[in-house]
Amino acid sequence: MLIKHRENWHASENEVTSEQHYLNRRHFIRSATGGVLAATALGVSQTVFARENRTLQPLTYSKTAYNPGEDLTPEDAITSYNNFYEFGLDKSNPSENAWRLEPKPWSVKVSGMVDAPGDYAFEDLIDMKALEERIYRLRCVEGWSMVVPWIGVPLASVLKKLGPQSGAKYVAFETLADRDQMPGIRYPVLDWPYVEGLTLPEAMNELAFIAVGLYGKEIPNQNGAPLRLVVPWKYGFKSIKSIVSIKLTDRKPATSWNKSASNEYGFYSNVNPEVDHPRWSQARERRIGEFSRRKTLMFNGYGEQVAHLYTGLDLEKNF
Ligand SMILES: Nc1nc2c(c(=O)[nH]1)N[C@H]1C(S)=C(S)[C@@H](COP(=O)(O)O)O[C@H]1N2
Ligand SMILES: [Mo]
Repeated sequence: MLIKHRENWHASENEVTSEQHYLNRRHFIRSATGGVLAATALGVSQTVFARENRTLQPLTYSKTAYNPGEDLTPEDAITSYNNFYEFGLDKSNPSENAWRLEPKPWSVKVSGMVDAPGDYAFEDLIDMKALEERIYRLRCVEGWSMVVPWIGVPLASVLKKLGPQSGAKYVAFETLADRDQMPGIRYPVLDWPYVEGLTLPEAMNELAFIAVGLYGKEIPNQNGAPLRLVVPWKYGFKSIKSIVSIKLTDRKPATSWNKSASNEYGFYSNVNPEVDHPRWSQARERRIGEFSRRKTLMFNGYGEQVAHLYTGLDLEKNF
């Protein structure tokens, strides 16, 4: 119980402001010493960093029609400043520890109200010939944000293949929870496995995306290899990583952060500058790599595509 309320996650303002310092320091270390050679001199963290370097294959994909026209967050920051609690609570832990994850072979269990349930090999679920790029903003509930060039397929295209049945109203997702691959699982900071969910109309929205790549290559383990959800109009924690289960259901699925603190994290968790987190404001955010804060946009700037999903819904109650 005590650890559940540890102040430093999800997230003190302190942590949010220290992120710039963290990244600057990392950058300094890496450029001053130059890559792998540095590993011995720098000791543990650089050694671990080198160890995690699975070779990421380049992907073939079509260029995006989805681009906010903002500077991309550097690849280095996207792959070293992460939330993936299965690998530890600190931002650096996923990139240090996720080399343990084996994303190949991978299978996803598809169940519930679908015409074609079963255990799908990654290759049978994701059409690697249909990959496209999507440049999306990512807004973490902690108050920082990035702009990420994902590669993947629309979630709708995956769901259509599975054949949602007429009574299905929600899609529930689960992350792998394997103690041998994920050192964070031994700590009960969340009720493992990490679970998330969307309404079916949200899941079928054109923006909902399954990412299998990043910056032109396969997605690094720490970002959720081999496949993760990306829902850019919602707080980052909805974008569940390393998915092993997809279930269509008529019941609203439980979600990890809601189970952990239901007054702080709702099912919808749409980015909304007008609805503050009980412990901090959501009006502004710090874009990684920038110094001053910028205004957070309603639905993270994606209102045109998604606002219609919520007509008539009180977004303060349904946060
Ligand atoms: N399984 C799982 N998925 C997760 C998380 C996690 O801890 N475990 N963290 C979430 C949070 S809080 C954010 S902000 C994003 C971060 O994605 P990134 O590390 O690729 O930027 O992943 C989300 N998906
Ligand atoms: Mo987050």
